[in-house]
Amino acid sequence: MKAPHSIVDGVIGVITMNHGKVNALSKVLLDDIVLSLESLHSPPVRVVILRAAQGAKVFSAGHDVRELPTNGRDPLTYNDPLRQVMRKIEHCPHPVIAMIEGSVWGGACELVLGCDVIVAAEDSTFAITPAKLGVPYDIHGTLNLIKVGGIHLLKEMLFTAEPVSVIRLADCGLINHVVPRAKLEDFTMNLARQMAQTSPLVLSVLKEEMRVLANAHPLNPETYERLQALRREVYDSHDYQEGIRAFLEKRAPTFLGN
Ligand code: YXS
Repeated sequence: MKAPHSIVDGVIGVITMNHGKVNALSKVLLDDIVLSLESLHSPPVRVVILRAAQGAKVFSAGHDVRELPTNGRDPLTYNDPLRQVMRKIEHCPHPVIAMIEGSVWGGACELVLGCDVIVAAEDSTFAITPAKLGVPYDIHGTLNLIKVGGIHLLKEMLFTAEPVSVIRLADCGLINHVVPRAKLEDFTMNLARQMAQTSPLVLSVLKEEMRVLANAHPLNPETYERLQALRREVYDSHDYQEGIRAFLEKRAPTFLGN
């Protein structure tokens, strides 16, 4: 498996992403995360930790660029494997803690920010990169970013696509804790143990309550269709093809704005 899981102390499920050099979020990796989350859904598990292998320099490089379609199809739809993982995390009855070591890129930022609590090693960074690759970020993902708050910081991150230190993200409330790398594992485990001692019923109800309340943003069909049309302008564009081609050819893209 690319995201095997284990159970620590009988109650803490740990999913470890271990896929290729940079944990690119390929369908294979994301499907494995779904399988692991399903295995850890029921008692005795009370908390889940999502992590990369110990010592990772890259937590995850984001979507597997090689899997982004170049045939005019929407690259990020409802059934995209990342969306399926995000729904699993949202609907997981236990807290899901992201434990971050290394750099987090593109779609992996959404994966992490969609977890319930985030603990990061102090030298970790996050970069949200659709503008660098010419990719139309998906609607749900955009809403999820807005929901975590810090809209000015998020706009800066989206508009520059540059890595931002977790220390700054924690100052802005996007990350719960920043700790030295050597203490990351112990710190995260202790946090998980504290959660595991509380009422699992109350935690699951609170989590679902917050999910429902945070999603109470009705969109009328016309607005939704307009957003889809805006995104379509991007994935039908020269810049989308150029962004992916440039990544694969390991060169800087030449964007034309159309
Ligand atoms: O040359 P080989 O075959 O060994 O492959 C290289 C890279 O091409 C490959 N690789 C990836 N393959 C598919 N999808 C990726 N996202 C991806 N990232 C990297 O992994 C091998 C090792 O990469 P290399 O040599 O660059 O390693 P490094 O240690 O020097 O640098 C690691 C990174 C992560 C800093 C660097 O690879 C990088 O900047 N990767 C791209 C990060 C990124 O922009 N990710 C966004 C992906 S698109 C996405 O998530 C959404 C669609 S969006 O952007 O809209 O949010």
